Amino acid sequence: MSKPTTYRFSFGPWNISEGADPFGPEVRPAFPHEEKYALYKPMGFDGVQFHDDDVVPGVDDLTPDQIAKQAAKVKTMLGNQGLVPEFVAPRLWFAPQTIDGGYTSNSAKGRQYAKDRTLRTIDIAREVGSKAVVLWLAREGTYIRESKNARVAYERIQQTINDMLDHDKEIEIWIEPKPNEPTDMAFVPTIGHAITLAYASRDPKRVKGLIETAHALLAGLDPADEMAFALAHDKLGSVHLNDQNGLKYDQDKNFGAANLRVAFNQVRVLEEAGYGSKGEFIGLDVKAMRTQKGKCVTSHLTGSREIFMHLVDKVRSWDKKLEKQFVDARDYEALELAIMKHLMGVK
Ligand code: XUL
Ligand code: MN
Repeated sequence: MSKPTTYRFSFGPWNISEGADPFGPEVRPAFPHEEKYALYKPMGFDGVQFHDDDVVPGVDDLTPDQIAKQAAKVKTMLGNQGLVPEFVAPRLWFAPQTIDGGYTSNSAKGRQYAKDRTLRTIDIAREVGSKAVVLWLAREGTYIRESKNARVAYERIQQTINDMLDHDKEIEIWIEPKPNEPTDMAFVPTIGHAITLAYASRDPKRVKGLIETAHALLAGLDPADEMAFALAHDKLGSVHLNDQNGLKYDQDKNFGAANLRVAFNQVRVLEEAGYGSKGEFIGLDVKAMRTQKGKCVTSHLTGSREIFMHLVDKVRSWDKKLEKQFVDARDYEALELAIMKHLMGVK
């Protein structure tokens, strides 16, 4: 038996939010990013996930020199707290240039903006001390399919991946698939799409996936199976564990809070593959409830981490011999009951 994995956890500063939603404003006071970094370690987290403008606010209006200085400042702040920058992701869904998408925009100027901003994100990642860029392809999709040529769109996404690989010879790209929201129909909705783009790229080893529980559920897929697929190809760069209660808006609920058994199976797949043993993080992408009071709410993060660790215990204490016995006998009814009792803690 190999040594059990000691898991490391990460989240992004956007996970400590002020509670605004499409129907109402903030309900909690803002909490500056710098102050958030001091919270990570005491909460049991070692990694910080970033968007480019979390590192460099107002990035579009700054010179390369100003960007490098600000990134170096954040690198020092992280170092002072003993934190690791896990990845940086270009925020390509906010600017007026990306109203109809970035890499797949019908406007040549819009596509150029998206490319420039993405290459700048790679520079920021390197300057802050990370070798990974996450691509959540937010607006690479359509509200009506006739508005874009999907084949051309996929070629443009593929070209962008190659441009990124050419720009920096060490950077890794982790594609985070999501089937909808904010668009109706997104390009690259599943990990299968992402991994195909990886193999078709100039340097397949440096292109991987990041699987978010809620995104897989929104695609009608099992997140544990999506993770297993990426792991089978040695292409699981990271995960965004959370939960989702059915097919509605992207909820980013606490890990395991909607479906504990689905969460158990994600932990089981990660554990059995030795995920984390090469330094991969258990990333969370969970949203605090708008109803939660306080200046800076973090209990959704510590709670999700705690649920993950309890599920690790459940995976490690699961009777594999019994499982084999039931599998060999093809008695899946008995296997199901045994799993349910194990999860409920009854003998
Ligand atoms: C959106 C989402 C993003 C990405 C990072 O649904 O999950 O926060 O994780 O850009
Ligand atoms: Mn995410």
